[in-house]
Amino acid sequence: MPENAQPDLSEEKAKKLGISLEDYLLPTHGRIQMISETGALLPPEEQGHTPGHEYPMPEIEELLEGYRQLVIGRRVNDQNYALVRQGRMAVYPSSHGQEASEVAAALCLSPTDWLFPTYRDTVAVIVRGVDPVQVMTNFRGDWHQGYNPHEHNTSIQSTPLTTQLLHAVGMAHAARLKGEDVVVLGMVGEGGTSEGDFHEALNFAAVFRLPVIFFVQNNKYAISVPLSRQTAAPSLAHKAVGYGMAGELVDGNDLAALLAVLGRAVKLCREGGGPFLVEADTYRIQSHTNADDATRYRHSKEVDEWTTRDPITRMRTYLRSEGALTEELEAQYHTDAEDVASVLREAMGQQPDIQPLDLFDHVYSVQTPQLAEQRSQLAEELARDSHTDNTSA
Ligand SMILES: Cc1ncc(C[n+]2csc(CCOP(=O)(O)OP(=O)(O)O)c2C)c(N)n1
Ligand SMILES: [Mg+2]
Repeated sequence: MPENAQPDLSEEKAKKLGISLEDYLLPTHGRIQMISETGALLPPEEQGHTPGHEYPMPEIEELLEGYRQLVIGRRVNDQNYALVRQGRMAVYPSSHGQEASEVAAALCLSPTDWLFPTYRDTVAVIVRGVDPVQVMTNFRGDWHQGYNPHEHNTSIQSTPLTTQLLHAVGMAHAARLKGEDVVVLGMVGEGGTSEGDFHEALNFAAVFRLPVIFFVQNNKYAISVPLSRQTAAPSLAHKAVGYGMAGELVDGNDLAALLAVLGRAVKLCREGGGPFLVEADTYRIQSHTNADDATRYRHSKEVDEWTTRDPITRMRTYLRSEGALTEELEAQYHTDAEDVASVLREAMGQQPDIQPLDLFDHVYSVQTPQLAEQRSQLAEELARDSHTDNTSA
C-alpha cells in the first residue's frame, strides 16, 4: 500500500458485522426514522434499522437543545420572509419545513469542524453561532458576505450550485495534510447532485478517504424542476456505493433520526471511516425565493400533505409526552426566538451605508483595464447624480 494511502475501514467494519461491503455501503431498506409523524417514538423494528445501520436514540438534552433551535429557526425563516415582502431585504431562500435538517447539520459538528452551506442554509449558519444580522447582510444586497468564515468555521453561503462541496473536500484534504482533527460537512440540494462538481467532490473524497459528510437536503424541487427530472436512482443515498462510500437515507423532518445518523457519520469520520453521503427526505414548504411562484408547478394538496409532517410539531409532541418540555421551557424558547426576530427587524430597518464604488475594490489586487474603465464610468455617473440631487433639492 502506498505510504499516504488510507486503510479501507468500511471493509473492516463490514467484516466485523458479518455483512457484505455492499450491505454496509448501501442505505438501509427504506429510511431511518425514529419519531412518527404524530410525535410517537417508533418501536425499534419500525425505525428502519438493518445490520450495520443501527442508531441509538439521542439523549433528551440534545433533543431539547435541538428543539429550541427549531423554534428559533422557524422564527428566523418567517421573519426574513416577511422582511423581504416589506421590501427591507432583497431576497430570502427560506428553509421553512426543513428546519430539522438545518439544525442537525450544525449541531452534529464540533466548533473546530467546518460547515459548507448553501444559500438555503441560513438557519444552519445561525445555529453554528454566526450573528444573524451578519448572516442577513448577504441577502439585503450588500457587497460582502457579512461574516468572517474563520470565526465560526463556517464557510460563506454558496449560490453557485455545488461549488461548496469541492471547497469542503479541499478543506478536509488540507486539514489531513496538516494533521488537524477536522470533520467537514458540505450541504447541497437534490438539484445540486446533478452538477458535475458533485461527482468530482464525492470521487476525490472517497479515493482519499477524507472526513467529509455530504448532506443532501432532498426538498423535492430545484426551483420548478421536480425530483423525477433530477435522477432515476432509487434514492440519492444510493449514489454513495458507486463511489465506494457509505450512504444513508433519513427522514429529514425527524430531528432525532437526523442527529443519530449525522452524529454517527461524524464519529466514524473522526475515526478515519469517512466519507459519507446522507440524504434527508424533506420538503420545501414555501416558494424557492420571493422571485418564484410555486403554485405554477405544484399542487397545494402536496404542500398540505407535507405540512402535516412538520418537524417542529412532531418533536414538540414527543418531548411533551416524555415530560421533558415543560411550559416554562417552551415559553423561554419562544422568548429566545422573539429576541432574534426583533434584532433582525431592527437591523434590517436601518439603511445600510452602501458605496457603489466598493464593488471594484476586492476583485483583483491589480485592476484590469476594463474594470478600471467601468469604475471611472460609474464614478462619473455617481458624481453627475449627486450634482442633480443637490441642484434639485
Ligand atoms: C451553477 C448554477 N447553476 C444554476 C443556478 C441557478 N439556480 C439557483 S437555485 C437552483 C435550484 C437548486 O435546487 P436544489 O439544489 O434542489 O436546492 P434548493 O434550492 O431546493 O435548496 C438553480 C438551478 C445556480 N445558482 N448555479
Ligand atoms: Mg431542492
